[in-house]
Amino acid sequence: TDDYDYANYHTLTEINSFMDMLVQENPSLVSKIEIGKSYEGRDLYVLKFSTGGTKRPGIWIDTGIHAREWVTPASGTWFAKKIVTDYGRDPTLTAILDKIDIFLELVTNPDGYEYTHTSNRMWRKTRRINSGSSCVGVDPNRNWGTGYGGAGSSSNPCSETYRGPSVYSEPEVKSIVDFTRSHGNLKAFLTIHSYSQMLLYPYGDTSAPCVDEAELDELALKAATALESLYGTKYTYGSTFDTIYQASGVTTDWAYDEGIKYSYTFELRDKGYYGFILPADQIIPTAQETWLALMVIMEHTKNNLY
Ligand code: 0X9
Ligand code: ZN
Repeated sequence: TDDYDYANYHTLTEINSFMDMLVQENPSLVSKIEIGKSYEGRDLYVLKFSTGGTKRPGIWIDTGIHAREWVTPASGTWFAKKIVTDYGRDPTLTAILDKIDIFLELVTNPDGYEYTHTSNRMWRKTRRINSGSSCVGVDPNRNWGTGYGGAGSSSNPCSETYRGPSVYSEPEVKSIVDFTRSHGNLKAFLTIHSYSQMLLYPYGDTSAPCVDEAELDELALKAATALESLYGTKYTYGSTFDTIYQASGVTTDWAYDEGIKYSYTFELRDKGYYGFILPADQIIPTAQETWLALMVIMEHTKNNLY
């Protein structure tokens, strides 16, 4: 993976072979788990970074749940390389990985991602064929159990925020639900989107604060400060409802209600100048700055296991 082109966007096939190479080069640190299959039958892969132990606490990171948000799997690929490079060299990451396993799903919506390469660069949703409609796809960030069906999601299959026919209808979502529950010991759940430069914590479906809001807010400030320190990129942070807009059935509300306290949504660069079509020369700086925020959250998780 030394000669992988981290400064450019890649197809699903290329990302899949990146994962295989990474595992091959680092067999004692990285393994690949298939957690299910997409609607169109593609494998859903998660990279597991672990230095041993049995049933260690885990940190979940997913990228690419919205198909067009290309900078997120590109950054995730860079994170994967960063982990194998820094383990045993960077004391902070080494201390984290000696206590906690990291799970990273790079292309969480592979059908949609493939479609953005072959047909429509601006595709967001899954590729489910909706019965009774000619419109395709479900918003995988409105399909989760907490607040499912509420305001800030749509019952119209043609909407970009269509919640789907039923809760967890999307195999891309259900496979994460099943994985999370069978693991049973995830302590942080970080879902990476673009764009807006925001760090969001629960809830999205209600203005009511979550019980850990004070801690999550303070940690968001530390993470955003670390991120900004590298290139001056400004982030705003707060609850999803207050900071971006009302959204129900979203990943992090579900994760938080599963008992995973450190649940955050990232919205990476930019603030709309390029939007989803972020130029490739911003991939590495975006990944680098985001990594600093992830490290703050992961270290806090390690120091505050519950
Ligand atoms: O609307 C969304 O799904 C997210 N924004 S995006 O432009 N990436 O589509 C933000 C929703 C907040 N997400 C969570 N709290 N999980
Ligand atoms: Zn998104």
